[in-house]
Amino acid sequence: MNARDAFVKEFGTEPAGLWAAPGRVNLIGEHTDYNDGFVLPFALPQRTVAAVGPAPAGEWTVCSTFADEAVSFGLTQPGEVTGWAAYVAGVVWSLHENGFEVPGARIAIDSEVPLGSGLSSSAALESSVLTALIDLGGLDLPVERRPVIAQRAENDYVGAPTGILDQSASIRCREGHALFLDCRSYEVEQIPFDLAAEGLAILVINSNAPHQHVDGEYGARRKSCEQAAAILGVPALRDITGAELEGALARLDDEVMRRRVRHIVTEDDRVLETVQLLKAGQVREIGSLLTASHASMRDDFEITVPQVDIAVETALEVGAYGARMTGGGFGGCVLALIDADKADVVTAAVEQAYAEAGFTPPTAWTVTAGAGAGKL
Ligand code: GAF
Repeated sequence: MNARDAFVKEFGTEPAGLWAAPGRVNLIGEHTDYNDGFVLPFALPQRTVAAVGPAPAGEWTVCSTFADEAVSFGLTQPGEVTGWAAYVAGVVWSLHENGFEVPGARIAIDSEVPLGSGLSSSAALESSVLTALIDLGGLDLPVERRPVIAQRAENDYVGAPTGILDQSASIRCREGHALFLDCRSYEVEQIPFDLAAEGLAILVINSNAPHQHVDGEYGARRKSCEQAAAILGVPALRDITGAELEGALARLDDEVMRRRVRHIVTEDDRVLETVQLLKAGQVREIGSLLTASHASMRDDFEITVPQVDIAVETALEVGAYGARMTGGGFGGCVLALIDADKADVVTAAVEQAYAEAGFTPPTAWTVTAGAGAGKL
């Protein structure tokens, strides 16, 4: 069943429209967002679709193709709506908190974005609903302000201490482009990212590894970075340049904290280098930066798991130009930059490596850079 059919089944009428928002792959720039740094995501072709129609003021009902029961609520406070519907109630709450008159709505959700795989299914849900409510209510909310509204739903309503990467990607990405985002100023540059023209592809490999301790570990990484910035006397780790890194590390007593800082500072530089290479048309050359990013996440930020490490190693062994885990970590997906005609070879090699290690089989597919949120 799709979102439109779910809407008709639940509410007995046609929706006013369909709004979609994509999941994302972060090409490079991991955990840099909450350090005011740089990220370079692109939108997945896979999207979350919200079929939406009007309801009386102050009333919202949401159903989906993946949950049995519809959920109805009025204006709520954080914690009152839980489960997947909290992301929807959170968007309503966040808009209201920011002074907007949120239109009542009936909403039916369907999602192609794999859940819990580090591909931003929650941001896709928030962004599809946000975009629909803005259009339905005729709200004056420029696109550059929208990610913060959705992020606040996630941070303050759902309670996940995430940065601005995922919502920015879902809302601001453009088809055929990667989004170079400065997470301090929110300025963006659309970087052409047409791999097919180069005979290349990005293969996404879902490790299907169970996510464990994700929230606590994510929060711990964030806290460590913020403590390091305070010790170093800078607003955020973004303010330490690559040239200043060694001096900064020498001022930190804690070895774990030193590793966390080294990841963030070197990762910001890798994003900037990746952007320069893409702009120069040297796409294959970004491969070594992707792989270096993975090593940094594995050894310094310590957010990888054996399944993603093996996927990266195997993809490189069979000819990928570069490979890295994408997203928050502790499972999730790997991306590999490969020759377009090598997708089957790389997939088979990773499947075999997983079978030999006794892991749950991976799922792999090639992706292109899709469009950001909008009305269908
Ligand atoms: C998750 C978070 F939601 C993002 O804000 C970002 O920190 C990412 O992990 C890591 O780069 O997706």
